[in-house]
Order: sequence, then structure tokens, then C-alpha cells
Amino acid sequence: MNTSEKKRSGFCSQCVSKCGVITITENDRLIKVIPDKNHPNGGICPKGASAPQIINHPERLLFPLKRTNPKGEEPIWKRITWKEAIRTIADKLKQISSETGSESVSYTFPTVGASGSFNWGPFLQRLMHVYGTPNYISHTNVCQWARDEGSKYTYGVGLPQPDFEHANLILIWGHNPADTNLQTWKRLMEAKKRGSKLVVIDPRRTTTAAAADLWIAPNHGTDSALILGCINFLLQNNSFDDKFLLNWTNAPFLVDKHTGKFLRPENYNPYEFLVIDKNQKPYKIDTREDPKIWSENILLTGEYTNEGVSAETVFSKLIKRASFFTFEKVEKITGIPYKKLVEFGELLCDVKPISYYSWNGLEQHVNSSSTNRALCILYSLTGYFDKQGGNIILPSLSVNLIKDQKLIPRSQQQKRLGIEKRPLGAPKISASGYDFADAVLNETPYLMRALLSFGSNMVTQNPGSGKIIEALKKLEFHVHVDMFHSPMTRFADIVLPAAHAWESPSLLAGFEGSLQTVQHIQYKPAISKAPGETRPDLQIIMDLALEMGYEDYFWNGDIEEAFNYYLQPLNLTLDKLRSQPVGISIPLQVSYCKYSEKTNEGVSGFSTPTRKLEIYSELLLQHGYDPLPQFEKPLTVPYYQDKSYDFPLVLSSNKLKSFCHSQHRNIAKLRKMHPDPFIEIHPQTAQMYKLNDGEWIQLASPNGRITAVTRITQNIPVGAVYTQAGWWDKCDELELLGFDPFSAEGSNVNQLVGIEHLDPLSGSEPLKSYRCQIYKMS
Ligand SMILES: Nc1nc2c(c(=O)[nH]1)N[C@H]1C(S)=C(S)[C@@H](COP(=O)(O)OP(=O)(O)OC[C@H]3O[C@@H](n4cnc5c(=O)[nH]c(N)nc54)[C@H](O)[C@@H]3O)O[C@H]1N2
Ligand SMILES: Nc1nc2c(c(=O)[nH]1)N[C@H]1C(S)=C(S)[C@@H](COP(=O)(O)OP(=O)(O)OC[C@H]3O[C@@H](n4cnc5c(=O)[nH]c(N)nc54)[C@H](O)[C@@H]3O)O[C@H]1N2
Ligand code: SF4
Ligand SMILES: [Mo]
Repeated sequence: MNTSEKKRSGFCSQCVSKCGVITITENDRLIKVIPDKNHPNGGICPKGASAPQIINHPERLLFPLKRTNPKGEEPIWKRITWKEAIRTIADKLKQISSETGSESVSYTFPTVGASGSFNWGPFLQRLMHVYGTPNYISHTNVCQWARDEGSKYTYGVGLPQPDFEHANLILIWGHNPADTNLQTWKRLMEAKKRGSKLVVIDPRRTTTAAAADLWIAPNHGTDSALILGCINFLLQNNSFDDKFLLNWTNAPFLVDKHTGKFLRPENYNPYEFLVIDKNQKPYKIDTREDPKIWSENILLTGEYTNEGVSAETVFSKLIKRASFFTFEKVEKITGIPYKKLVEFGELLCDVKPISYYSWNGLEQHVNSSSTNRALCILYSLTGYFDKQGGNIILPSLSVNLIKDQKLIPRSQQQKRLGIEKRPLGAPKISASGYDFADAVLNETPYLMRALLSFGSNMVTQNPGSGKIIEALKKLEFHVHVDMFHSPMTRFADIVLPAAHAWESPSLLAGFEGSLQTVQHIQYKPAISKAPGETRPDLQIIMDLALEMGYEDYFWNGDIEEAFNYYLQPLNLTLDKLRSQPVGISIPLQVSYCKYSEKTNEGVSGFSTPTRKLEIYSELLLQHGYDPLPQFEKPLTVPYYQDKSYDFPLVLSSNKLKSFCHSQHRNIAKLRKMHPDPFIEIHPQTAQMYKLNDGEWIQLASPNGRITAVTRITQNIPVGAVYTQAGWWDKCDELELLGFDPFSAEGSNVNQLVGIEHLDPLSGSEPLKSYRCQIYKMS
């Protein structure tokens, strides 16, 4: 090691895994990143190891830039000072706020799953809350809404963490951690070594699926039929935790057959409901009570009729609903062979404890919310919610909130785009790209005039991208902050150069995963010197806040003070963390079945309207949704594989280990792994279309065409086409050209995916189950 070389601990922020690593710098520039074996999250992938190539890339944005010609033309940039840039932005924000209201400004930042935004995104939200706009545009509707937010309609909380370390049966549903989450993948492989069984549910034979004890491949978007079939199988085989269902779910509640509402005693309080006792008589329970008082005496199934009231229990309703989904029917809908269904059903009956995790494969359909709800209910039958080896609500390090909703008036919060159409869905936390595009283009529900995009790539990552592009062109004022030019900067008025996560200080309190990682906290200073005039995003946010006159909310612009405020509840200071570069673990205690803990009121229960885990949701019913889980057809039914339709093939997409979304194509080490945008198809599909491996084709949907190269593989089901979102960039080092994300010669798959149908509850888009057709190049 030469004298100017330095070795330091840190963590990689480039994707969701947040791997613990050791960095090596030379003359204050990062030259190498290697895994840290002593870190609870130690590990590295090719993207993490490529950090030196990313941050030392010759195309880094180095100075603030201002557009000098009209939008729509190839931009001509003029270098400006930071002072001018920040002042121009602040002046424009103030002008818009006073003329048409702060809600006329939207903002966005890249997903925390594929950037360092976990660290500074909350500060941007804080800034925008103080400013008064609720219009945070995000991908939550397709990224993780059903799992993290939708599950609240059943569990009262988002899906708790899977306890892979103690499970004997693990279900990985629509997720390929071998390529997308190194830490989860490591945990799964360790669980397998320990003897746990792994079931992977994915239409595609991924690396994760290949490692499974059982791989189940449903037709795209038909998972809810599979899940309802499993519910039916468990019910038919009497394989459910009846004590858990009686005590802690609303399964025994009586539901009025006429109104669909719970039966309640006269003059009830919000926690009183009627169930039936063993003498077939209605019995009043209060969900704050310890269920031990009555659970021995009440029934799960049954009916009650009296004086014009006809009711049955939630559980009876569930049995009826699920009974349609025999494995014979499920086989027809999902394409999963009957024998495999039985094998899966038997595993669910016999092997405990069970834990599960789901991701994009369940999120990106027009029926994602109902599918997730079905999955929550299947899981509830096992009784492993918040039990060791199941999915447990882990404790977390308590820190001060940065984004703080209280900073934005309620009246402004209620103006968030999309909230009127989907009050229970994604707009509860953020608006979606299509809400933003609609507002800009149609000027409803009000004028949308400006966008602050701190990274993110709406052009390649949002379906219906034609509309997004039109909206970006029309915007009055657009600021984009990034490390590189991208299809977004083409429409921007001002471009600001961001420092990379390795060039910025950051603080992570709690690494996702197991108890061992959630109790770990680490401060990572800027490891590598930021090039040119680049600034950390957090610094840019602070600069803007001060210029806007918000110093009281922003620690007078002092980042260290901000971090110390964040740490305050832990009795920890930044200085203390600095002295422990690998981080500190603050021991947290796990407790199980927290719903049964005693409180002053009785028992804590669940954070749902009934205080029980909600198998039946009156709230969903009130909003016009099915109160019980149901199979809703994906867009690909009945088109699936029927060549008489114009677009008979299923259009799906997946992520690649080598890239995050639209990033990293310019890094030779990574691009070598996948030089060209490709479609993956099954040999039989290739034969149908007379395609050869390596042949360039055009892929079409009712919304347009794109170009890609064919890869023929047995891993893809017949009739499906797999693509990847995010192709646009060139790679000079490999002499590879870029792909125009705006035209048919390019390879922007989100030009094909349409948004005419969305998940009615969440607003999710059919990124994984749209329709397409292949054309040979003429
Ligand atoms: N390398 C890399 N890692 C990443 C990212 C990245 O861009 N690159 N992005 C990060 C982010 S933001 C996210 S959200 C995660 C996502 O991580 P994943 O969830 O692993 O993402 P995908 O590969 O998009 O989709 C997962 C699987 O869903 C399957 N699938 C498609 N349709 C269906 C279906 O109808 N049913 C079922 N059961 N499965 C289906 C696909 O075949 C695919 O294998 O990854 C994070 N990590
Ligand atoms: N068809 C299809 N579409 C998809 C998906 C799919 O599976 N199929 N997946 C969806 C999912 S799950 C998600 S989360 C979205 C992701 O969508 P985005 O979050 O928009 O995706 P990225 O391409 O990662 O956007 C990253 C941009 O931000 C910049 N950036 C990265 N880090 C930073 C940083 O720290 N600071 C700043 N200022 N800029 C930074 C990058 O250089 C890049 O230009 O895509 C969605 N779109
Ligand atoms: S898996 Fe993600 S966090 Fe880990 S090294 Fe790779 S890019 Fe970094
Ligand atoms: Mo995501």
C-alpha cells in the first residue's frame, strides 16, 4: 500500500442491500471497494465494485448548467455559478407559490432501492413540506406499495420482516434476490444450508428459482388464483391455526348478508361486534378485551338469522369464496400442473414456521392490491404473523423524523395529485408519474408548473412515457440534479451536478433485514473527493433551504447539526459514530405476538379499524372494493398465447444484476455483462416467430414499437417476452452506441406499456403483464 492510500470502512448505497464494505482511496479518490467481513451486512456485487469507475467517469456533470435555447430542441447549456443557480430556483419557487400556490411544484428523487436517496430524500421532503407542496412523485405504486402499504388493510402494518433465520419454510414470491438484493440472497442461502425449505413463485426460472426446493411458475398476474387455491387447500385440510383466527382476526365476526357490514350490538362503541357462541346465539365482544375471556365459547363458522337479519361469519364467507378455487380450476388459470399445486399445498400444511417475502413480481399488475391481500390472508391462516420463524415486527432504532408531515398543513396535504381518485392507494403517500403528466398537460385539478427532480428517470422508468415526455416539454420550470446527463436533462432548464454517495456524508440507522442488521448504525463520511463543483444532494437541499429563508427548519444549513438532531433520541452523537467507522450496534430486544401484549385498555391488538387482523375489510367495502380477497383477471387474460389477437404475447420485465434501472450502462465493466437491450423468449415462441438467437427484432404494443436483440432461453415461459427498463445510454469505452429513449429505433420498454388500466386501489401499472407482439426486422 503506498503512502497516499487509505483504507476505510463504509457501506455501499447504490442499491437496496446497503452492503458493508472497505474502501481504498488514493490521493483522496476512491480506487477500490471490497467486502467487509466484519460488518453485519458485509458483501459486494459487480455494481458496488464498479464504484471507482462510476465516480471517476469522464462524463460526470461537473458544473451547474442553464439552458439557453427553447425546450424541444437539443439543449445548449451555459455554465453558471452555484449562487446564480440556487437564487434562480428559489426565486422561481417563491414566484410560483405566490401566484398559483405551492402545490404547482412537484418534486421527485430516485428510488431508495437503487440510490443513496434514503439519506437525503427525507431532507428534500422536509424542504418541500415547509414550502407547502404535497406533490412528491414516486414509483411506490409499482415498487412496493402493495407489500408495504397495502398489507396495512389486513395486518395494520406493512409486511413485517421475514425471520429467515428461524423459518423452516420460506416463500419468495415474485422476487429474484439473487440479482436484486445480495443481503436477502445471502440470508436465503444460509437458511437453506440450515435446512429450511425454499419455495419460489415466479413465472421465470431465475437464479433464485433455480435454487429453490420447489419452483412454482404461474401465468403472469394470476398469483391471486394460486393463493386462493392454497387458502382453499388449507381450509379443506383443516390446516389452519384456529386459535389465532378466533382470538386475533375478525374471522369469527358476523357479517350482515344484506349490507356486507359487521353485525354490531345496539348502542355499540367502535370496538364492539357480534360473533356467535357455541349455543348458536349472538355474543358481544369488545376487541380491546383479552380474547381469552370468550374465545373458548365462540365459533369460527356459522350463520345467524333473526328478525329479518341474516348473517354469517367472516370465516364462513372466506370458505365459500375460496371453495371456487379448487386446484383443478387453479391449474387452468395459472398453468401450474395439479401435482405441483398439491406439493405446494402440502408443504404449507406440514412445514412450519413459515415466513415469506414478495416484491416486484406481485406489485406490477392491475390486480396487485387484491393479490397482496389474498397473500396476507393465506399467511394469516398459518398463524405465524409476528412469531419466531414467521414474519416479525422487528424493533427499530428510534431517531427523530426528518420529513415530518406536521410541517405541511393538512389542507395542502389533501391536494396531492391522485388522492381524489385513489384515496386508499399510493396517493396517500405520493403521486405517480401519470398523475403528474395529467396535471401538467390538462391543467387539472390545478396548474402544475415546475418539477424539481433530484435524480430519477421518468422518461425510461415510467410507463406511458409518451405523456411524461410531453409533460416535461410543457413544464414552465424544471431543475434536474444528477451525476450524469440523462434523458431527463434534455428537458431541464437548470441542471445541477450531484456528488456521488461515496463523495457525500451519510448516516444509516438500521440496515434492513434481521435483528442483527436493524440494530446497526453507521456514519460514512465523504470517502472520495467530489469532482469539479459537484455537491452532495444534502448540501444542495440545505443551500436551497437557506436561500428560501427556511434556516430555522434546517439547522442554519449545518449538516452535522442536522445529523445530531436525527441521532438525539439514541443519545448518540456524530462524533461518537465517527470514532467507530464500521458502525455501532445498539442491542434491541425482539418480542413476539405483540398484538397480545397487555395495555391499559386491554390488549394492544392490530392497528386496523376493528383492532383485529382483518380477513374481511369493511373499509375496503365502503370504498367500493371487495372486502374479501378475490382473483381479478390480469390484462393478459384472455389474450395469453392466442395468436388470433394483435398482441398475443405477455410483455414482462425484470432487473439485471449488472445495472440499477436506467443507470450504469456507461460503465464498461458492467455493460460487458449485457451490451445490448434484449428480449428473452422461450424456444417455442422463437420457433413460432421464426427467430434466431441474437437476431434484432421490433417489439410492439398498441402504444408503439422498440428495438431489441433476441435471446432464446428455456427459462422464460412460452408466450412471454421479458425485457428490461432503462436502456438509453452509450458506453464509449466499449464503443457501444446509446438508444434513443423517445423513438422506435430505441429500446425504452416503457414506451410500450400502457396506462389505460391501473390497479383500482393502488394505481399500480401493468409493467409485468402487458400485451405485445414481435415483428421481424424487414
Ligand atoms: N441489480 C439491481 N438490483 C436492484 C434494482 C435494480 O434496478 N438492479 N432495483 C431495486 C428496486 S427499486 C427494487 S423494487 C427491487 C426489485 O427486485 P425484484 O422484485 O427482484 O425485481 P424484478 O426483477 O423486477 O422482478 C422480480 C421477479 O418478478 C417476476 N414476475 C413477473 N411477473 C410475475 C407474476 O405475475 N407473478 C410472480 N409470482 N412473479 C412475477 C419476474 O419474473 C422477476 O423474476 O430491486 C432492487 N435491487
Ligand atoms: N418496465 C418497467 N419499468 C419499471 C420497473 C420495471 O420493473 N419494469 N421498475 C420500477 C421500479 S421498481 C422503480 S423503483 C423505478 C425506478 O425508477 P428511478 O428511481 O427513476 O430509476 P433510476 O434509473 O435508478 O433513476 C436514477 C437516476 O437518478 C440518478 N441518481 C442516482 N443516484 C443519485 C443520487 O444519489 N443523487 C442524484 N441527484 N441522482 C442520483 C441516476 O444517475 C439516474 O439518472 O422504475 C420502475 N420502472
Ligand atoms: S448489492 Fe447493492 S449495496 Fe451491495 S455492493 Fe452491490 S450495489 Fe452496493
Ligand atoms: Mo423499486
